[in-house]
Amino acid sequence: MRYVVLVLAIIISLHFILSFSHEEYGRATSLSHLSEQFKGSQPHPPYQDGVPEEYYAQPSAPAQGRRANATFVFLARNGDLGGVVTSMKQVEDRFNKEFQYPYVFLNEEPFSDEFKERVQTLTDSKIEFGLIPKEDWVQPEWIDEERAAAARKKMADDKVIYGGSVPYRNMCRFNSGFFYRHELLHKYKYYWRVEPDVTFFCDLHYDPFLLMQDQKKVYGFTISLYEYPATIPTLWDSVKEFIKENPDLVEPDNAMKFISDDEGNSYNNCHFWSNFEIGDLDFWRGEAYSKFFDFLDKKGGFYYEVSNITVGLCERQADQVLQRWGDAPVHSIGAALFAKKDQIHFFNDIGYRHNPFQHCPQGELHKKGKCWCDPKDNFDYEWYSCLKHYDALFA
Ligand SMILES: Nc1nc2c(ncn2[C@@H]2O[C@H](COP(=O)(O)OP(=O)(O)OP(=O)(O)O)[C@@H](O)[C@H]2O)c(=O)[nH]1
Ligand SMILES: *[C@@H]1O[C@H](CO)[C@@H](O)[C@H](O)[C@H]1NC(C)=O
Ligand SMILES: *[C@@H]1O[C@H](CO)[C@@H](O)[C@H](O)[C@H]1NC(C)=O
Ligand SMILES: [Mg+2]
Repeated sequence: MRYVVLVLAIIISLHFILSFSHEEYGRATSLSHLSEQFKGSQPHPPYQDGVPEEYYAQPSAPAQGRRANATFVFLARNGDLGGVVTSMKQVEDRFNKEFQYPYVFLNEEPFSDEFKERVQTLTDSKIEFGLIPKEDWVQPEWIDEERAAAARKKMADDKVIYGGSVPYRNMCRFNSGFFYRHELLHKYKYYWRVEPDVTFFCDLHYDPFLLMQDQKKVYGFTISLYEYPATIPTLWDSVKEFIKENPDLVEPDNAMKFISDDEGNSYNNCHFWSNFEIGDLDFWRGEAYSKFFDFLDKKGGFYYEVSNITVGLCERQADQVLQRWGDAPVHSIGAALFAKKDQIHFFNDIGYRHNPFQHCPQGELHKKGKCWCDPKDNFDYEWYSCLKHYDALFA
């Protein structure tokens, strides 16, 4: 009897398998085909059966104890929503659900209701959405538009990524010199900058803002790297000019050795990768950096072509996706010149990726953070990394 059932079962399965033509098979397994069919299907009420409330654990009380005067900062467009929630969910899970620091979102256009709802869903923390004042975003009127347009055209003709783009230049200039002056940031001292589509690999059970505060740090990074050399000389000439005019603003115990191998004569192209930053807003708002930014800004370099290869202070070469002229070198040079070198902190325990590089904590730190990155995939001492120059500051 058992054999009969088995044989029957085999015959029936064979029948189904064989009667399924290749064409049908292809159609049934093509997900894109299936999803096509669902497109335009009627909206229906949400599925009702949830798990009863009593099965849920009580939410833990908000973090108690000492807190820093700090916030997360996102600069983003409505169109960045997908990448923003990806990043933010990780910030919450790896760190912030324990600490509940607030968020500030900035945009030169109003955030959509969808954007606001989707990000508020991810956290119990306060979120504020700020509009960037037009005068902090658009090309200032004292910029010679004819010259700027010519620069953009040349960049576009040379197929430099973003070269023809005014918004990208606006963004770089804003990040270099304006985000920390936005009114929503006045009430904070520390910030953690987060970009869309980044990855945080490790649990962080301590408060990096309190570390900044207690140790009087002003700038924290995870990845540092070289800038494409051809874009540097004009920026460095301006930096040297600034130093010459304002020697008293330069910190004697500075980190010049991180950015120059010949005591400031030339730039070694090192910069901290500014898509991740934990920093002191008052440092940017202070006299030295403010004057420095204004000086660079007046040079017009954020908009004009300033050398034969590049460009404004915010460009990337088509064949050099690695590099990014903009707030990264400007912030880095500012931090290196105006802060004490031991006020710049390497967050070794924060596993972090912004394509195409990642910092993966090694050894004990990897275990401690329950990091999920492959420790072998770690940029720290790759040839293109500048961490060795940072180490040399303290050697
Ligand atoms: N509001 C606003 N935000 C922008 C604009 N352009 C860029 N951003 C944001 O500025 C940050 C940097 O922009 P990205 O496009 O990531 O620039 P990038 O890091 O050089 O380039 P990727 O390698 O593509 O990430 C991100 O947080 C963006 O969301 C813009 O025009 N408006
Ligand atoms: C937080 O820091 C800002 C900037 O330094 C300051 O103006 C503000 O008073 C501080 N707030 C608190 C509660 O300490
Ligand atoms: C720019 O032009 C100058 C003089 O024409 C040349 O010496 C220099 O090498 C050029 N720079 C780059 C990066 O090509
Ligand atoms: Mg980015």
